[in-house]
Amino acid sequence: MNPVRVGRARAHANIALIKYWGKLPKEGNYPAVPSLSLTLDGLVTTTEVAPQTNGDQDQVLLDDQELFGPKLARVSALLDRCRQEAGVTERVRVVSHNHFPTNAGLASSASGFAALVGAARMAFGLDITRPVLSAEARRCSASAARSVYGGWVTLDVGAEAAKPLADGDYWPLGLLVVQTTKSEKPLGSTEAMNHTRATSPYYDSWVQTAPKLHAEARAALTARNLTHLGTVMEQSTWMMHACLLAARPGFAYFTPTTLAVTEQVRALRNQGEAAYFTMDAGPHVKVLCHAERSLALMARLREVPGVVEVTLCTPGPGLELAEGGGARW
Ligand code: 2P0
Repeated sequence: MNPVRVGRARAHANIALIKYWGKLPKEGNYPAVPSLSLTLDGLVTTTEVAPQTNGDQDQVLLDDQELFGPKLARVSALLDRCRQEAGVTERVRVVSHNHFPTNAGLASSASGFAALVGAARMAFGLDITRPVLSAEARRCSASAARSVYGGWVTLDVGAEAAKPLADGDYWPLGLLVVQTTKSEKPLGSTEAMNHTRATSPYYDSWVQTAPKLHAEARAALTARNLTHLGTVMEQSTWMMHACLLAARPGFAYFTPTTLAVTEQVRALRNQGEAAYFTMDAGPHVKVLCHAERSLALMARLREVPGVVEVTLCTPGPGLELAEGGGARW
């Protein structure tokens, strides 16, 4: 009998309010700064890992496209670790779907690697407790460690695994994902953060300041103080982007439309709305607000010229696992 079973997993993307940007200078993909995130309901990856019946290699399909080269190698590295831990050699077939645009700064690597780790460890019959899943997800992609947990999550400097801070229903907030283009991002975040660390004169100051922002954000979360949390989130965002701007050569993920959206958010704030923006390794903007104001704000953000789509997300659950064919997704 094949020792590999069918493992299935569903993971949700997360948005970092306090950004992870930079790795410790050692093996294992450990973050150099602490991050704080919110796992979201609307952005989902589903993944199935099953015994390979079609040849003697791992096969990975992402949104019906087979992966090759470095993308396949990144998945195979995780599968190899699973095989070694399980003491087996069987190859597998991975089928994964992102239910949102891939490679567009919408954190598909976070939900993608969280779901992959869950489905793979389940398929190989390994420990699937959350700290173990989160640590393995971190090795694949540090932001994925956070998607193992629902709601509010922290990933500390040099941590093996992320830790949950509060469930999604702790605070009724909305997060509006404002898409500013349909095209894929031009520079991967791993490459961009390594380039920042190697060449940006602002990097050391970022690493020194980030823990203070993280501590402030945790205090704002405890107090459910959106003004404080939003203000710190915007500072973390600009600091991360400023580091990359000052690299050699410098690089900007944001576009004129990105900046127009941030101007609209500022204008809305001047009108009394509690709305705060953040941008990740892409040109899109995410706007944090009170849940009851999200539909009204959505309409105002759609007014900005160049905006392609605005999607409402609310706090979402952590990684969900199922064995065999019984899962509903
Ligand atoms: C974050 N980002 O905290 C930050 C903010 C993008 C901007 O984590 O190299 O794909 O795989 O560990 O997790 C994106 O980087 O990087 C990211 P790796 P990852 O969400």
